[in-house]
This record gives sequence, structure tokens and C-alpha cells, in this order.
Amino acid sequence: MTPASRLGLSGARVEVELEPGDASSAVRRASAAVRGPGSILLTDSVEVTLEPAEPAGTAGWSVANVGRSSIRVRSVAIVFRLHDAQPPLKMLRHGYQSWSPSDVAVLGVDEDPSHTPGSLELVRAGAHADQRIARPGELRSEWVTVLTSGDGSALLVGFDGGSRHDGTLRLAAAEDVGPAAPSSPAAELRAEAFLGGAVLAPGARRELHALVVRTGETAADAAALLAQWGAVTSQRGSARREAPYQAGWCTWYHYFHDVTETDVMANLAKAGADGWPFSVFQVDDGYQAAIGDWLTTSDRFAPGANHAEGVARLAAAISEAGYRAGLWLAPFLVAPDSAVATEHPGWVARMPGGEDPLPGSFNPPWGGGLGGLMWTLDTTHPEVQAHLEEVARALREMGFSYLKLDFTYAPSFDGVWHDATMTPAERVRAGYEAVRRGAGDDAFLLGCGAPLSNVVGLVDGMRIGADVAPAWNNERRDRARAGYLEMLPATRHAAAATFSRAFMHRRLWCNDPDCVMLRQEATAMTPEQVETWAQVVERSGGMAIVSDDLSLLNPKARARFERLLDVGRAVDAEALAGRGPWCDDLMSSPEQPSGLSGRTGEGAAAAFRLQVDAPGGGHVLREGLSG
Ligand code: 9PG
Repeated sequence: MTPASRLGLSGARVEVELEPGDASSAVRRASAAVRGPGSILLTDSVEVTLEPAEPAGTAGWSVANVGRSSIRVRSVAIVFRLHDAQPPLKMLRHGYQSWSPSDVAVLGVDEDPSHTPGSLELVRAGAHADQRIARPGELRSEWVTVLTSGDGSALLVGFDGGSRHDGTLRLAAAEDVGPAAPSSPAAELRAEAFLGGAVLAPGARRELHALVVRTGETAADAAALLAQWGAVTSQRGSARREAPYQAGWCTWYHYFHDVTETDVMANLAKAGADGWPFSVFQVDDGYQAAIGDWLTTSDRFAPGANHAEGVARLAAAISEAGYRAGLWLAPFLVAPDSAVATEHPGWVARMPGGEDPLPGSFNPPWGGGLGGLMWTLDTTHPEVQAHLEEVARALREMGFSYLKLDFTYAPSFDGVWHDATMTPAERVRAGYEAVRRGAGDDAFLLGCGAPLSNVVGLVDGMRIGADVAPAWNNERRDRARAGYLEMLPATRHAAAATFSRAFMHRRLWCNDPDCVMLRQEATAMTPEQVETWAQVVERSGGMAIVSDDLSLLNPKARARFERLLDVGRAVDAEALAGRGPWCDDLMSSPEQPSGLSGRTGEGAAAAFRLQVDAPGGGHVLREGLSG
């Protein structure tokens, strides 16, 4: 294979999509050819400037409003022609948020999930940067992608950040060539800066995140290319990547919504009595009076006592037992009947073109007055930012120095926002920034349900996959989730994401693969599936948080957790030194990736490869590999 025949990018054009100022007119598109660095006028008001940027292989760019009236920019894109693409042309579809799957699709064969009959906009909005349905035949990936050509050559294209706007890579048949057939993939790659309709005032210019482009010889280079991209993005975003290794306990995957104060106290006592080696003890969903009212407990906590003191009492009990106190909250959601929503209706974002509150999630167990429909706080509003900061500060003062921030994609939705100049990414980030201000620089913030690219530099840990469950597979064929079943809880889904996003660990944050479950009763996992998941967590080097009723765990389970910590810490130390585990079948696995290679130290004896049978939950671990 000569270098000239390798998959690459050539001739490009720039495109802009403008939103109408009012609901009646249509989206406008304009495009122009790129002839080199410099400024290009796309309409009488939109100018895109491309400049060569450092390090080599990255391109800097910006968009400006040179007209006399405000415009609303949906997206700005550089559209590259791909040269020397041989069929099958494959795309790594990296997911948008914590729970979104990452997989490989073939141009001309696979469809974007937004085309699945019955897919809901509320679900799409939480699964992609752009909640609108993709163009027919188009494949998309968020933040970064790797493409491989039939000859094996690989190409990475990614944005070097996501704090100012999301970045979506869209792969499609080249427009002037006709529909892509698997046999003739004349294709275009669209690197789209997604501004979501943010207002650009006359004279305003917005810097866009630079593009990183790297080529590889074979599909097996994908993991190395992603590691390089992760290192660049980490540095650009001042990633918080050095928090201590986390070992802990969490209520969720045993008690779920039914958790009581008695359950928490019983586990706290058991953890102390048996000397479980936890540093953090985290209370999850279920303690709160309502979604949005994070400082007041529900009736299952502090029965008969003062609910205004219940949250502080939890922190005190955990701290007294010698653990770091951790708490779950979904800071940007409010239940319609919560105190915060009824006292401050003006803090809720509005539906596009209307007065109705903007839904952010639908979760029936939460109730809330509308059967589980939750509203979204307007994180661009200064009063909301002050509120989020105060809530975080109050929790910190009670003793919670570990906060799991969940369902945090909600402010990315299309809607009417107090500050219309902010992009979806900036709305999400503004909420996280407020929490960080209140919680303090030394708090451990764990992102969850989070648009990954938006919060680099603000979070210490990040959930990088779907929820585990006390079951390997998820048999729910929920019609409301059409197209997005892989976001539903299943340990199998969490394992696939732990492999595909392994390269992020200790580059962008500490990966949270989700909780370890070691119990052999009150679970639908077989003993082998339990062991498989323990191996996935330990070999990832990521966070190790147990979520079992500790009274169900025997000394064997306890010993297994201690071994998990030994291996996990060793893998994590390698990751901190830049030698973290990698997924070696990212582009070649027929379904989701299933293998992880890495090291627990120096030398051939410390090298390992873990292979998981995704449908069945079996595994093969080989250690002491040479090379
Ligand atoms: C608490 C839980 C746990 C868990 C989080 C999050 O409908 N869904 O797609 C859906 C996905 C994940 C989810 C809940 C619902 O779980 O990831 O660890 O904190 O919330 O409610």
C-alpha cells in the first residue's frame, strides 16, 4: 500500500445553516468552496475564517457576523471530500453523552438511529448533539471519529474541545456522485460545529474548536489515534485527570428508587464492621423530597423527623464513619410540583417558539405531578446559576465533597433560553461551572448523563457508558426508546462502553465504568457474568464503586473486591503514566467492541488481554503476553 492510496481528506467547502428568527420561515443554508486559509463570505452576513493552526494536522477556524442584524447559527461545517475510500467504508460512531453507545457502522449499509420508526424527539435530544433527524443514509459521530477504508487504512478526525460548541462528524455519500453504494463509497465528511441556533450579534465573532486530523496504516491503529487525540484534547481543555483512584459504595444498583435511611445506615455499619476498603460512600437517587429539591429528604429518609435536616444528617453519619460523603443529584432537572419549580417558574427553560416549560426527561418513578415528565432549568439565567452554586455550596458545607451530577444533558435541548447567545454546550457547561464554584475546587465531581465534550476541565470523573443492571442483557423492547435501546441499563452495554472509551481514562478524567456488583442473590447475573464485569472494571483502571447490600456479600466476595482494587490500581497507575488500556477490536468487531489490552506494570509478564463474549457474558483473560 503506497501512502498515496491511503484514505485521506481533500478539497473542502464550508457550509452554514441559519435558523429563522421566527418560527414561520425556513432554515437557510449557504456554502462556498475553500481555496486555502483566509476568510470566506457565505452570505451577506456570515464570514468563516480558516487559519492554519498548531500542532500540525489541526485547523483553526471562526465564524463572524459581518452583517447589520443578528443571526441565529445552527451549525457551521467544513465538508471534506474523502479520497481513496475503498468499500466497506466504516465509521466509529462515538456517542454524545455518558449513556450513548459507541459502535461501528458502514456507509451505504447502516442508518442513523434517528430514522428508526417511532423514535421520539425527547430521546433523540438526549442521545445526540442535534436532536433533528439525520439526512437519509448519513452516519454521524460526536466529538471524534475514526474512519477505515476497505484497504485497512484509518483516518481520525476530531474536535480538540467541546466547551464552546458540540462537534458532530457526519459521513455521507458525496452529493455530486449520487447515493452511496457499498461498492462505490465516494464520500464526504462533514465536520460540523453545532451552535444550536445561538444568536450571533452584528460584529460578533466566535472561535470554533480546531480540528485534529491523523492517519493510520491499519484499522488496528484506531486505539492509538484516539489516544493521541485524547492527549491533545486533554491539554487544550486543562482536563482534571489526576484525582485519586476511587474505591467506594453506592446505593443505586441494589436499592434503586426504594432506598431508605435505614438501608444506608445498615450498610454504613456493615462496611465499618467488616472493614471494607472504601474511600467514598455515595447515596444515589431516592433520598430527595423531589427532583430539584436536593436539600430536603423524602419520607423514606428521616421518618417522623425534620426533612430539612435529613440530608445534613446523612453527610454527618457518613463522615463520622470515616468515609468521604457522596451524593447524587440531577441539578438541571426540576419536577413540576417541586418547591423550586413552583416558587420560581421563571427559572424553567421554554419549548421552542412557545411558553410551555421545556421537558428534560421522562422517568415515571419520579412522579412530580405530570407522571414523570421533568422540566429543565435555564442554566443561562443568572438566578439559576446562583441557585445551583448555592445548592452545591450548601451540600459541601454539610460535608458532601463528592457529587454525582446526573441527567445533565437537559440544557442542550432546543428551546427558548434567557441568554440566546449561548450554545447548547455553553448551557451545559454554565450549569457545571456553577456547581463547581459552589462545591469548591477540591470536590470530586462525577459527570453522568453528560455530554462528554462539554465538561472537560470541570469534572474529575465521568460515567462513560450505560448503566449496569443486576442482569447482563436488557430484554425490554421499550417502544418509547425505539432506535436507542442500547442506552438502557444492562451490564453488557456498560462493558461495551468501557472498552470503546477506554482511551479517555486519565486523559480527559477518571473513567467511571459504573458500579461493581458482587452479590450472587437478588440478581439475574450468573456467577460468571458477575466475574466478567469485575474483570472489565479492574482491567479498565477506572473507578471501583460497589453497589450491593453488603449483608449479601460473603468473605469470598470481599476478597474478590480486594483483588479488583489491586489490579485496578495497577492499571490506573499505568494509565496515569500514559500507558492505559486500549480497545484492540474497536473497528473490527462485528457488533460492539469486546476486547481490552493493557498492562498492570512493566515487562511482558504484566501485559494482559481480556476478551468478553458480549451476548453471553463469558470471558477469556490472558496474562503475561509478550509484545
Ligand atoms: C438514578 C440513576 C442512577 C444511574 C444513572 C441514571 O431512562 N434511561 O435511559 C435512564 C438511563 C440511566 C439512568 C436512568 C434512566 O440512570 O446513570 O447510575 O444514578 O440515574 O435515577
